[in-house]
Amino acid sequence: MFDALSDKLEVVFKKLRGAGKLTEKNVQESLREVRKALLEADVNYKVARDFVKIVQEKSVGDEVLKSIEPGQQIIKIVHDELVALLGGQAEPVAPIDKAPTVYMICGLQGSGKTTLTGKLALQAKRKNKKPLVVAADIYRPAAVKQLKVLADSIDVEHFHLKGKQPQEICAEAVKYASKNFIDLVILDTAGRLHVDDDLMNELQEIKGLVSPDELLLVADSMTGQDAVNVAREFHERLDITGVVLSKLDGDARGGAALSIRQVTNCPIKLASTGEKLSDLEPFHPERLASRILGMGDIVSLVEKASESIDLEKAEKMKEKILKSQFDFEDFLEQMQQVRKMGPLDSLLGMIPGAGKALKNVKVDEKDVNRMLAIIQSMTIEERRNPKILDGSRKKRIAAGSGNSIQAINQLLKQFAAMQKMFNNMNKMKMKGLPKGMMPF
Ligand SMILES: Nc1nc2c(ncn2[C@@H]2O[C@H](COP(=O)(O)OP(=O)(O)OP(=O)(O)O)[C@@H](O)[C@H]2O)c(=O)[nH]1
Ligand SMILES: [Mg+2]
Repeated sequence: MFDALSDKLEVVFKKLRGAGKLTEKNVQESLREVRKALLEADVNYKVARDFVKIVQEKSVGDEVLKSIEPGQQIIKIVHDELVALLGGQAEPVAPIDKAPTVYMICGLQGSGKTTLTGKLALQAKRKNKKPLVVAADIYRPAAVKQLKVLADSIDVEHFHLKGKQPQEICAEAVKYASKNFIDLVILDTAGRLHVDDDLMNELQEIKGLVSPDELLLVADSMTGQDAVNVAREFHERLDITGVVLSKLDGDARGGAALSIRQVTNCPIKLASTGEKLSDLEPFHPERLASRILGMGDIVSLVEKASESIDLEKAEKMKEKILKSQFDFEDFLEQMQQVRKMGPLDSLLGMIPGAGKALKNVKVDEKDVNRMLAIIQSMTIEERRNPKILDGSRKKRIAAGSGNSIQAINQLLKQFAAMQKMFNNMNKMKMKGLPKGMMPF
């Protein structure tokens, strides 16, 4: 989402770094470019103006300009201000520590409320808490069913009272939860096309009845500045406790994400980054700022890895590499583990510097699938010892995986190159890697 902004900032920073000696004048020029980049990314104009003003004030002191690396210093100031703009510290959602804790979800139509309800329920479940999702949208005909299907897919209890008003449904749901050992009640409320009085009154009444521990507004990042205005209006009427930015995986310019905190003064607590129920992350200002400035987001990457990768298996794999025993079986397993973490493109973007370097290297999931199909068509023996692959075996694998013999030869070549690389790798360095981390 922040690619265009990242690219532009990188150009500005390159100039700053190369400038050697900096003067107030060339700092000013650079910051004008920064402001332009922010505006082009659809950042609210007041936010962009104030941002640049602060960076400028902090940049022109003697301390910075006469320092050894003034360009670097200014980049650091931009980074720190970006973190501040996004809210400084990460603010987690209220812990699930009462029986029941209540989260109320609100937002405009199609912003991602129901999806978020499912995601939060799944997270709660993974923490061994018992969630209850509540269908409080009685207006859109398929809304109740949609949430039911979602709840069933993750084996979570669903609550609805047919023919009742949303206020009563929510109040009854919380009562039901207290009696039935539910840890977390998630209220999926109705959306509207625009902020209107009926909706706000209904939400205010529900809030009054259930006193939620979190009143989360889902703001669709794809809608740009509209999302910011919506957030402001919701906050004024309802005093929300947090914003969830949804659809951060989209290709909008990112301005909403960057302005919403400053304009509403309400913390962004979660980031929704895809349609799958596992695509929900805590919002970390520091990490997003680093990502925008091309510094990568290695912390999120490691977190993702530790969630999806079996540490014990990873350690075994490392041993095998150390002993030069890494074969196609291991490769297959490794690929499947990485797959669990998400699309390769998004993972590469988190590696510092890689976003840029690999920009034109399109990771084609189809290529990966083809590679996996070939390996899956091999027998165990062949995977362990690819040397035995002669003409007739290759022909069989080609037919079995729907590929050409050339594709198989290419994979074998790549694999041999990888094995060679492993052999050459500094083994001490491998041993020093944190538990579970692989060198690739
Ligand atoms: N790419 C992407 N799609 C999302 C995300 N969150 C939700 N969606 C999609 O957006 C669409 C609307 O999501 P819903 O959760 O139904 O939205 P809602 O706010 O409940 O909508 P209403 O109930 O009609 O008001 C669905 O197609 C979701 O799959 C996200 O983070 N990324
Ligand atoms: Mg919905």
